[in-house]
Amino acid sequence: DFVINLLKHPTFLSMGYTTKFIDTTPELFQFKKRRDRGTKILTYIADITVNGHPETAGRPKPPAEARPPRLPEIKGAVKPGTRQLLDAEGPKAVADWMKAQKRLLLTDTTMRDGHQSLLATRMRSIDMVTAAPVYAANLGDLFSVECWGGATFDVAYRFLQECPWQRLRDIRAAMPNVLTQMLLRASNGVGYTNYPDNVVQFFVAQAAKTGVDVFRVFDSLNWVENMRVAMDAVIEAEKICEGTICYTGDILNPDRAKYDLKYYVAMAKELEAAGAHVLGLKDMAGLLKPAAARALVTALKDEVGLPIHFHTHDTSGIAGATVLAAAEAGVDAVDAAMDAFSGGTSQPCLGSIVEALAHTERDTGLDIDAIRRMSNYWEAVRTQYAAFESGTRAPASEVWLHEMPGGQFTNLKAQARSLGLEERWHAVAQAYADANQIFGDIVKVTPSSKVVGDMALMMVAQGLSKADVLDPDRDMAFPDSVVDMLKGNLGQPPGGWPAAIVKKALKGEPASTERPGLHLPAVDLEATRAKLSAELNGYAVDDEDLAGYLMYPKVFLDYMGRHRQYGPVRTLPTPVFFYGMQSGEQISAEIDPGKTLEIRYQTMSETDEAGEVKVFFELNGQPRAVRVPNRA
Ligand code: BTN
Ligand code: 3PY
Ligand code: ZN
Repeated sequence: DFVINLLKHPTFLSMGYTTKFIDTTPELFQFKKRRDRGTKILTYIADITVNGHPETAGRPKPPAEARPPRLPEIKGAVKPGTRQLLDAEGPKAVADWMKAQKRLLLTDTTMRDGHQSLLATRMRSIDMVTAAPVYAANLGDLFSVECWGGATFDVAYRFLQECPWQRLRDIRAAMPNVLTQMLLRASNGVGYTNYPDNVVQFFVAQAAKTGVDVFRVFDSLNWVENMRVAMDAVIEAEKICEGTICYTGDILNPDRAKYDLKYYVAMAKELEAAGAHVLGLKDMAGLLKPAAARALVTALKDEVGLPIHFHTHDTSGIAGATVLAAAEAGVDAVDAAMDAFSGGTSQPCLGSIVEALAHTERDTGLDIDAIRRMSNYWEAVRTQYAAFESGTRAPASEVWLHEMPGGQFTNLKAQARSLGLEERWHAVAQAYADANQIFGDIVKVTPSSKVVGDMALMMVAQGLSKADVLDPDRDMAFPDSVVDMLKGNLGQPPGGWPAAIVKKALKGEPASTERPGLHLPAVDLEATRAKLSAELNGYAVDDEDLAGYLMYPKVFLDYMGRHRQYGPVRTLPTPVFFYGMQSGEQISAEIDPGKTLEIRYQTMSETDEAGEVKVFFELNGQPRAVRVPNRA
């Protein structure tokens, strides 16, 4: 009867498709010279073809013989899934349903943490939106698809020249039966700093409206006090609030008693009391060992009434064992990445978890053939992003020394490279562990992990030991992010910040132990909208734009400026976006539903006296030429 109700549910029946206002209303931007979207896209392709993309310069290229991603066949009609349960009966019913399942439920993280942890978050929307209908048809038994939040939000605007909200809306429309999931850094939103309460509330309400069903809410210091505003906003929106514990330390090790079993059980109870529907257990660095998972999950199941959703990273190479131990101990749901996006700093392998549990009590019931075919698509997609591969070749037990989150590992390595410290990576790893101890042994996850990383790089660059840093008689300048954190601007860790390092780093400036949001004045949303609109020549700023601007003002404005110049480049195939076109090549770009540009690149001129190159195309059969500067 549940299924029959769902089949008739209006949300399920409607497959609405909407395109962003800025794309369909080009006259919003008043220019000296107005250009159509076709010309804008041709200008982008011409620029990349002549000059290359700044982000792929000097990086490995996909092999010339790489096969293009091909979608698996649709196996049948889209059946109602977890999404219909949420819409029809609400978040509490989903939680009860989770607990009633014998099978292990699975979340596919490929579209968020998978590429965030393997490809520097660079996967483009088109590769996800293309896959979404196949998920709906062939993988409708997934618990959820994590596809939004974390670092994907700013990277979309900043590096991919696309709107993260449009991504969410398009995935939601193409995959109407599976819950969409996001990662939310509580009062840090999808940013690196605490935002005023009303900004967090506005952001969550908009994310719920545009299409997020499950909000995994965590605080980078495990401070529940600092999670309530975000959690309440999710509950208010009637979406699933996954109140989340970040796991650090080692509950098996008596020397790491700060984060023992009692600590985690107490935090879980706080989250339950705060109204969480689901308890998230987020092992962002992949530190939870199999025996510890057995003990922790067993204790949490005994002491808390919520279903438990486990997330880990395979940096060490044994995360699969941890997932199986958690499954044996009764965990309700786990995260995994499609095979081609799994392992290493990403999640453990989805297909292998399904195989390992087949014909057991916790059999996932997922279609392994559908998973293999989907992964085959993802394998070809991943090849196109060769420029963003980290080159990590093997599992590393060193993760238990440094405790770096999977999503930070490759970033910090790149930061170290840019400072000329790549050769000294193992020293950076040790300094990261030392910096953690200097701060009193804290949870390290965005944004606190960034601060520990900044401190570690400074220590290695300046040859400072932990004793040097702690020496009260040795004066030094600390990174801004460290000073900010020790002032209390990210909140409080368990037991507070160590007084000696606060005194030394703050040099007499005051610190606060109160929740940062308590003192941040509310933003006047309508005044901000009006100001932004004026800055954009009267462009009608919608709630999504405003929420993006409030998170990242400069990043958003830069994105808008480039959008006005290059148009909806999100519709270009990934190889064209990163490498431009080959002479004679032809592609299509669907700039609106049903409106497709057929683009054929012919040739380019020599560079003229003005330093410009004329690039010749055919656009829907008509010859077109655009001029771009030769910056090479
Ligand atoms: C950035 O670097 O700000 C994001 C990448 C997009 C930059 C565009 S790509 C085409 C043109 N060529 C450049 O070198 N920059 C712009
Ligand atoms: C993020 O906040 O982006 C993370 O992935 C934390 O693990
Ligand atoms: Zn993660």
